[in-house]
Amino acid sequence: MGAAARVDALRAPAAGAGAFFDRAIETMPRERLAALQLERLRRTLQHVRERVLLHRQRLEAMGVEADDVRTLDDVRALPFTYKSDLRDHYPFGLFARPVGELARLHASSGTTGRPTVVGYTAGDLDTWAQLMARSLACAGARPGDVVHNAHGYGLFTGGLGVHAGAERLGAVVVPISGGATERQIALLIDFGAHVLVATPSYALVIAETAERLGVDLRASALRTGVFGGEPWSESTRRAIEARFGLRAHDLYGLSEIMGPGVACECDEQAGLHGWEDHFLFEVLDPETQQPVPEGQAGELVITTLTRDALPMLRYRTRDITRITTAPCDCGRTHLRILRIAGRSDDMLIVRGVNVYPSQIEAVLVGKPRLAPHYQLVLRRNGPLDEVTLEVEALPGVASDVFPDLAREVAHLVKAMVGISTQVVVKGPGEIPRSEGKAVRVRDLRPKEGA
Ligand code: DLL
Repeated sequence: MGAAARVDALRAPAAGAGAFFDRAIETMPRERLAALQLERLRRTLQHVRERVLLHRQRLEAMGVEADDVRTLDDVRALPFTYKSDLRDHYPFGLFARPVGELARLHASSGTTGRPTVVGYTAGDLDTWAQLMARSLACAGARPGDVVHNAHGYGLFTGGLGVHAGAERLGAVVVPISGGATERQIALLIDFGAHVLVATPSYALVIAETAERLGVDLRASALRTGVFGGEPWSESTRRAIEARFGLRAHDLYGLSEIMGPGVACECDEQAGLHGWEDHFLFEVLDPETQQPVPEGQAGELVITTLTRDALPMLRYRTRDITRITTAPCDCGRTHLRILRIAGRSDDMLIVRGVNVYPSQIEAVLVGKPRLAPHYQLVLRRNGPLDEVTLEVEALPGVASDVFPDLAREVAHLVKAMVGISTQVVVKGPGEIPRSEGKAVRVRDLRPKEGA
């Protein structure tokens, strides 16, 4: 589609169908999408075989020949790739292009051990900008909109990834980054931002700071919001929508695969469209590594279909989710990822019950007298793990009601999540705030081998 036609499509979406960045691709019949995926999968296989030693060795060890992939199901014969592979081949060992041919490097901060480094050719950056523009349009952003991008700029893919997509869409980007929250609010109002992009937890920090300053964000020009980079719940969506007066959409991505823009919600708010022309999604039982039936929860596994610098075969994301290929009312045919419950690494097992922090969040956010911030603190008591849930009272809540409030929260968590927790109510501002991804779990248990 030419640029003029594309802008046209954005200005005049079909009734009820939302706006497309690339209508032909986004509404492609699923059989044609599958044929495109197969062709691109075969090309990717050839690319990694020729250019990435680790993949070649694994494919040879498994006896997989280039011609063995005849249907999309044959992807199951391919080896998995893990985050540890990137660490073990730090910094550039999994790259399919020499570093001098790349246009950019990003890296995860890596709380433990080496960071994971990811690379992009100019062509990869172009695809990323396109997919991020597609995602923003899918979430209701339009050419000419002012996009307030509060994701951190730097090695984190959130800032620059969203930035390039907003420019590609024809929007006006404000590269505000995270932090200096009071100034953010002033500029958000003064520049008349229509679109807010941030982590959901930082959006709540912006909202509470605005309330403290007496600024009514509902009176701002904000119309839509695109939030991601961490798990969040429907309660948080409702809280963000009410406090900003906008419609909140979920955005998913991970640096190993590309960055933000791998999947995004449309206005139906019924799951995130995963862009299948560039990625092949599987949902597997993490134990047996077999596919789970559609609609059941499992680990999301992604194969890149067009990445040049860092192609990934069956990358084990550790993100737990469900998918559906059922048609979406928006008209897009790409499958939907039904909200990421959390990472299998973040799952807590409390007396035999599996719990994700986002389930706790769903209970807490929006409750009267409580701020939408919390932390789970894990300690070891003899052979047992103990979980303390720290929550925060809103300003003005008298401290003599904290014990009652703690009992009430413990009761709700027991009723809705099924675990017994010790709840500690803290005073306003005592739970640490984050400008990017929130830290939901503080693990104070002795380290293995320490
Ligand atoms: O967080 C990319 C990104 C930036 C996505 C901004 C969306 C918005 P990483 O730092 O590599 O990349 O972290 C990726 O974050 O595997 C998930 O566990 C988690 N995550 C990202 N988006 C979501 C989401 C960026 N919408 C890891 N819901 C992923 C739940 C998410 N978890």
